[in-house]
Amino acid sequence: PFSDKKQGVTGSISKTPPTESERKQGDALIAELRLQNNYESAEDTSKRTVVLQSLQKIAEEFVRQVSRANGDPEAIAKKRGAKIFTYGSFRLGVYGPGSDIDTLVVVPRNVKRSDYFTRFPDLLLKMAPAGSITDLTPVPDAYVPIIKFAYSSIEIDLIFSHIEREQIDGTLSLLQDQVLKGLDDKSLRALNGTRVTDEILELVPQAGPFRTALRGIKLWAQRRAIYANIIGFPGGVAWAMMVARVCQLYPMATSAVIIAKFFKIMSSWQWPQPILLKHVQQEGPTSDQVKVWNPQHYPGDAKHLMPIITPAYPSMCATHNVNHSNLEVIHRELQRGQGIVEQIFAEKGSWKDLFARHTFFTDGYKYYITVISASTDKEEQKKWSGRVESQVRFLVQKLENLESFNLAHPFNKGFRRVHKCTSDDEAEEIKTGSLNYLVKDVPTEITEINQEPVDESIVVAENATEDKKDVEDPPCTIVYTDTYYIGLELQEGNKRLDLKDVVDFWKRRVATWELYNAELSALSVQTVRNFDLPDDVFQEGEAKPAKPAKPAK
Ligand code: 3AT
Ligand code: MN
Ligand code: MN
Repeated sequence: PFSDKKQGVTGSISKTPPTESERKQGDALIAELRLQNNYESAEDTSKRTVVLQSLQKIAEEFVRQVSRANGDPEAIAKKRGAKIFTYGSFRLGVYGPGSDIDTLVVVPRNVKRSDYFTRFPDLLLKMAPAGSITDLTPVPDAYVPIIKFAYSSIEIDLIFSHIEREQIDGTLSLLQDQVLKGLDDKSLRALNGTRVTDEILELVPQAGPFRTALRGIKLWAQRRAIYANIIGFPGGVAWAMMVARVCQLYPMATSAVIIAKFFKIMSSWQWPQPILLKHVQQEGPTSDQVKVWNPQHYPGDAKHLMPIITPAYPSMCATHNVNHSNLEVIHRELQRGQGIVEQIFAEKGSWKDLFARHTFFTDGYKYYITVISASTDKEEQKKWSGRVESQVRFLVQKLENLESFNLAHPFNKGFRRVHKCTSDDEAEEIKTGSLNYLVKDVPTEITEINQEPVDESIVVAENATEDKKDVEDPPCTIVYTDTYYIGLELQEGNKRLDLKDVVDFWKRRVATWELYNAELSALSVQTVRNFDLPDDVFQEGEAKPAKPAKPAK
């Protein structure tokens, strides 16, 4: 019943229908995912539908307005049209209660990107119910220009593409490569997310088991701290493609079997053999040069350690950032996962075991490197911590290349802290790694990948200071820090940590950045023993490693 393309580049391994007990394992998996709060309520999902319908209306009105302004007769302006698409976890059908909606608006050629940034925000505020749009943030100069906002408390990432059509209607599909003809780079990049997710869904034999298995794998990867593209672990799209590939090999399997096969296949995968959902298409519809992943042709592509290749033209490697250490950590986790699913299928374990929290801090390493980005200005820290985060994987690369280390294992998320200092000396202490003067009750862990933490308490703290400043408190400086941790596995027999050259070189490179403001921001790298880790990296019930009774040998 499955077309060849849904069985991938090799054909399937088995089309055996599931047994009764395999179905039961699938049901148990879904039950556990529910317990883990992985699904949102039907009520909240219908809120998403309402919001998307509203965005469709607003997009149509936006195109009409621009067309009129361009001098189109009313009849033409009305016919131009626009279409809203989605990508990310919403499009794949694996979103949870806190997920955003990754949305793309496609408009005809007569509408320019500058029109989008000048008109769309105002129109949004005007047409959406009063008060429903919050946190409106246009980012016109991003790599993929974007307008971010929350609509009825649902976070929306809205990107823009115009295509070479005079009119757009509801039947438009982005799957045909023809839509790429004549597009600028920004529009090409904006279409990519939707084209990739749409292709993935076209290439899996059954959406149901794919979605459930992907929910399980994403939850496992998040709990095991191996989910984060920027830090060098696979991101959502890469995990989706790995699961999709397993679905192609077992087109009839239930979700539980897909997960079991996932661990078996992925833990013995012969990297750098790539994971492909279809053969890579080298030629596209455009006459311009568009780069397509090709390790024979590009030395950079041949260096990918764990290539997972997107199926839509122009194909790219979604795991470009993975370092040796990350791959080793992923491999260990896959082996752990395989052991657990074997226990589950032998009815000696449960799905809950698979989703147990990582032990990066409690039972991880003797030494950690901490990378602290700090600023005395909140907006500045947003940019600066982003810059530092994007460079952590290069430090990892330098460290793992040193003789002394087996592994430099980066934690997948940063920890945000806020400190209130009353002197320049104190502020200086913070910038160089001190954990003093913490503002309490601030949610510290950046809990959602690529999402800003809710930090209303920071605002409260700031206002409180301002109100009282003149009355009693000495003048104070707020220092914002984001800290990354890298666990070090030392080569056997090695007891010295000789990092200075590597770290200094890396710090200089990070600060070589056109937006770096040395007045407001700083970067510090320290080594810390496991028993000196700060309390807030541990959750309730977790024990901090104890200081050895005798001095370490
Ligand atoms: P959530 O359910 O939202 O947590 P998701 O898979 O939808 O999971 P995101 O919303 O963060 O995750 O990302 C959706 C897609 O947007 C994935 C990727 O194709 C693109 N994307 C996300 N962050 C970036 C980025 N910084 N640069 C370029 N593309 C990005
Ligand atoms: Mn998303
Ligand atoms: Mn998003």
